[in-house]
Amino acid sequence: MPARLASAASRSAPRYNSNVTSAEIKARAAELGFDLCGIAPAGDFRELAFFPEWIDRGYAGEMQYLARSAEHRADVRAVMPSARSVVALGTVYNTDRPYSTEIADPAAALIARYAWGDDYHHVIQRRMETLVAWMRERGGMDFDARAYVDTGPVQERVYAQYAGLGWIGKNTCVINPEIGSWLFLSEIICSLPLEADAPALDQCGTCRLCLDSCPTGAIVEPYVVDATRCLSYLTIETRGAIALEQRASIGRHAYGCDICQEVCPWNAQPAEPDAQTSPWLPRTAFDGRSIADLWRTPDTELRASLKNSAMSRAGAWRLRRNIAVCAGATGDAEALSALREVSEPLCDDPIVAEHVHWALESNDG
Ligand code: B12
Ligand code: SF4
Ligand code: SF4
Repeated sequence: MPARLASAASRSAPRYNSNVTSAEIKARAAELGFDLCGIAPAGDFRELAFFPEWIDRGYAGEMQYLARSAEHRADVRAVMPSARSVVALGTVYNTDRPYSTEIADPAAALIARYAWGDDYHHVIQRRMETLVAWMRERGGMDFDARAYVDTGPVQERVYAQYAGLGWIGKNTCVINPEIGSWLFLSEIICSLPLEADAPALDQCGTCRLCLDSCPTGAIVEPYVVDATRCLSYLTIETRGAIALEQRASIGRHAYGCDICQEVCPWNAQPAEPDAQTSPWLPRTAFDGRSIADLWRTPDTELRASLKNSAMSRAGAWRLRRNIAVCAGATGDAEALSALREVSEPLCDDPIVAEHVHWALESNDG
């Protein structure tokens, strides 16, 4: 184990009667299906200090919950005062489907790969609950823990980096040198004084492929994404109408965007979970569909396919709004005739109808 961690351990003698070690937790995490597990000390790291500046620059847009929880995000000990360690976990969600940058068809509806399969919040939360219960049995009387997967006021990437899972790349995603960045992050903040891992080292070097490939220039400088320009924010987080001047930039992106990870050399030969058992394989309704096909899918079928998927949060309504934008932004003739022909209840929603109107009008003549 790294010297830095050994000295940290000798500075403060464990307060807890803990019978579980970092190595044992990692072994149990692997049994439960986690691909990566590392330990960071609970603390405030240099990178966390950037968060308030990011909020002040207005980069969070409508995501007001981020500003509201800024104090907690500055240090996990504000989330759980007894926190001594953060068990950071990584789960690969990649599949064998081609990258969006490899799909030449201008009429294809692009959906970010994290959203294709089952809802990762549910799948991973269940795995973490099993791990926490196992730790609790061994953790002693004072054991305390909180487990989050994109569900708590925690800067997950920073703790993952300090737990050695991977470094925060210039595209701001955590990249593991062996398996790439198609990873869900989650963490168990716990009261155990566990032996920590060494932080991961930045291996971006002089590369800037992600910055140069982002279609909207959302990576405004290395390691900084202005969410309000990111296609992931525009298609997933925007609750009402999408700003007129940003619609054309959405192109074929019906839900989320993967470009800054697809171009990353560390994802050239990424890990893939077992194709037989993976919960992240695309559901039929979203597998290789065109913009026109998606629009022609009845509301009831769209809703059924979204159930328990990572896209359920945005719902069928936001998906229809986005598909209308894709039809307008690409000008695809088949998608535009689908907009004219299909009359499902959700198409009559005033915001969806306005996006349909925009799509047809901007391709008129
Ligand atoms: C809000 C949010 C978004 C926003 C903003 C993204 C962003 N880059 O800030 C939007 C909606 C755009 C988004 C998009 C996506 N997201 Co998101 N998102 C989050 C969320 C909830 C908070 C992130 C956040 O706090 N952002 C604010 C910035 C300031 O923090 P940060 O991104 O962590 O960046 C740190 C570094 O950049 C760091 N830093 C490091 N070194 C340096 C050096 C310098 C010089 C500077 C200035 C800064 C700096 O400073 C920041 C820490 O303060 C997290 C979950 C969580 N609780 O952490 C998921 C999370 C980051 N998202 C995730 C995913 C999968 C995505 C998408 C890939 C989904 C998609 N395909 O559409 C895209 C990726 C886009 C991208 N390039 O980031 C995963 C990332 C997994 C990974 N391998 O990194 C997370 C961790 C969710 C999860 N539990 O798995 N997301
Ligand atoms: S997800 Fe897409 S739009 Fe967002 S920063 Fe990456 S390349 Fe740019
Ligand atoms: S594309 Fe290059 S600069 Fe961007 S995250 Fe990957 S290695 Fe780093």
